[in-house]
Amino acid sequence: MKKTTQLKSLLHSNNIEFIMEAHNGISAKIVEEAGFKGIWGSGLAISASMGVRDNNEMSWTQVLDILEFMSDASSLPILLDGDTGYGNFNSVRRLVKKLESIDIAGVCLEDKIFPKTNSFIGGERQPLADIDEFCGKIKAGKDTQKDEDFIIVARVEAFIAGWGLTEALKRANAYADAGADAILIHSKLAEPTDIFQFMKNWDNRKPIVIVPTKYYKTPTADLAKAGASLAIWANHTMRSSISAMQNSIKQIYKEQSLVGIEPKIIPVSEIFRLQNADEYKTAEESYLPQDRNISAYILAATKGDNFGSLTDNKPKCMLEAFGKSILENQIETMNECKIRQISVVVGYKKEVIDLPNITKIDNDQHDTSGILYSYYLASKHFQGPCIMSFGDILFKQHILRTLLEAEGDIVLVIDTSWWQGRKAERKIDSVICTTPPSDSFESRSHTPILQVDSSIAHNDAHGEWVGMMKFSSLGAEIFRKELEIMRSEDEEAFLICDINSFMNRLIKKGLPVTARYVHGHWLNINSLEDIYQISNMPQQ
Ligand code: SPV
Ligand code: MG
Repeated sequence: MKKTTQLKSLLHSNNIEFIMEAHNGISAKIVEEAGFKGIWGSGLAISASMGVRDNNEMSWTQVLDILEFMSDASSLPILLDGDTGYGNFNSVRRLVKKLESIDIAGVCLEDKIFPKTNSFIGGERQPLADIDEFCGKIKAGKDTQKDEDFIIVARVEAFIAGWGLTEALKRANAYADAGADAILIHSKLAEPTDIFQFMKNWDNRKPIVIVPTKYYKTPTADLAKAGASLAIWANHTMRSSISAMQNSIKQIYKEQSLVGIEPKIIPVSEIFRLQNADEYKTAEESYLPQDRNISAYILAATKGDNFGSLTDNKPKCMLEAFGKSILENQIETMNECKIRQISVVVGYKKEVIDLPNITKIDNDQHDTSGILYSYYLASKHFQGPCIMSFGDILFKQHILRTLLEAEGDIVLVIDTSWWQGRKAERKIDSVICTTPPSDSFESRSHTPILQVDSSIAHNDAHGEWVGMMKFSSLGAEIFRKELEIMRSEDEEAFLICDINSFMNRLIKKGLPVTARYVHGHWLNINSLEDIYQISNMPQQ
């Protein structure tokens, strides 16, 4: 339903309805979440939020700038407190035109003189507008609105300015004749005697709006019974936020610490929620090139079996290669490829992994579980596309770049140089794909994988899995979900499962696991011999 129509139906509903003050985008949102059906764009609160007085010290276009944020932040209709209309009939025409353009449902105009003063400050000294002149403003506004449901509320300040019932009724009738959609009758008394008197004598030709700020003790049911259609809680959002700010700030100042205040205030995540930060994340996935936001997970929880005393005090990923740890080499290469969000699954001697700018994911079952469990722990943190890599491999930058450019949901880097040199003699994670690698110009560098297994016969293999793979957002989700399914099926088997069996399970289920062929330029550090070999290589 249009916002204008929503406000109109609040005015004409059979019950008394309530709208709540807001003064910026976030307060508009909070009002909506609480369940209110409408918002009062209070002149007092909006000016206060800017640190100025309720004397038209903000220009009307500055008010509209705030209002536009409020309108965007909430689906509720907003009734703007438009003061006196910020000028004459012509100002009202421009105002209505602009309000409609930012989807404001209605405006309330008060019969005072521009620049106005808040009704609760020396009301008796405030001159009222000439009735005819004010009626002209109402007519001008009604003639300008394009949406027939746009609301103009005429606010009678007769009681505020010290006039009696006769003047109030005279004005209200004149404004109704001029086309006002509702009459706001305002009072500064602690008891609504004048308001009740007015309503008794009002023939109900237009709905009545009230602002029970001063007569707040009067039960709402009495206000409803007297005939009020809409009550405005006019400034309580601003007042409660001021007390919250004063209390917190005083405490922080006094204690010179945040410890005492932290449990009393909302976490930053609540701000993000109100800002709808999640939607931004989803939109990024749709609209940003995927690798701009790619994160990486490095699996480095194990000690490594073949390194003797070298791994007595550190995990193998912290062994040295080219003047720094294997892990630092890997992180540096990732950083060079613009991957900054890097998480490392840690376990054995995790305290030794004290590198800056990484997030650690604890695998406390590293010595009793299989490697798949580290993947599982990492997968709980998946948010969008990512790279996963063993912590004991070294690779040249172009291998990672090739992977980042590869299309596909679950893409494994497959080395086609596996049969060369000494690699031929060791146990490797071999793969068979639908298409073997080839040197021909037309060869496909990207092909579905049929099997990943260390027991594939040497001559049957198409390549060796480097231990690195990439997930698209969808691939990450598929992988994460399948891990959950497997865990729920058989917890014990899951805990000791290796990654190859799991990849084959995905393949068997017809899930999209593909190979990106590369040739050499990487190293799996699996033994003392590998370490020795690196130490004899020239520095990178
Ligand atoms: C406002 O909220 O700015 C109002 C209501 O105009 S009152 O402050 O009661 O005048
Ligand atoms: Mg006001």
